[in-house]
Amino acid sequence: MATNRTFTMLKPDAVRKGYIGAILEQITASGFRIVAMKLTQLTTDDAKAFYAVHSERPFYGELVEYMTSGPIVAAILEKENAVEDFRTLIGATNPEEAAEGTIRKKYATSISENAVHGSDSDENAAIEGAFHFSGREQF
Ligand code: RTP
Ligand code: MG
Repeated sequence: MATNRTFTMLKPDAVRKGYIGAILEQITASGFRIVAMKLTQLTTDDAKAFYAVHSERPFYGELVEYMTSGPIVAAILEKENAVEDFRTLIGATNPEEAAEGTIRKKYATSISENAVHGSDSDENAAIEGAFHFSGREQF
């Protein structure tokens, strides 16, 4: 399996609760290399665009409000099989269904406020990474 990249956000609930350090520790201890990272805050237009795929879902308004409610950590991560392995590391969308030891099991509040984002495909990882970082900001 080739080395490749995924994109993550530590979401506003995780940042508010002081979990940045613990979550980044688990990510790097699991073999991911941080190749871009920043603390930032999404505008409403950013969040609407980022989650446009969910625009028809009943939770869209709540999702946009939550994702803009405070700072996030945006990062690009590199590892063999990065997208799939990172989705395994974060666990199911709903923390009640997430496997023991996963980031969402340990740090998420609810299905809505679920601590972390992980890209769902190589194509989306590239789009989402480029949304936040220029080429000069990726190492
Ligand atoms: P993400 O994109 O953030 O990594 O999460 P995911 O793939 O596991 O889940 P997805 O279906 O893409 O949903 C995106 C985010 O929307 C919120 N959500 N709320 N209230 C609800 O039923 C509900 N369902 C999804 C979560 O914040 C989820 O991560
Ligand atoms: Mg998703």
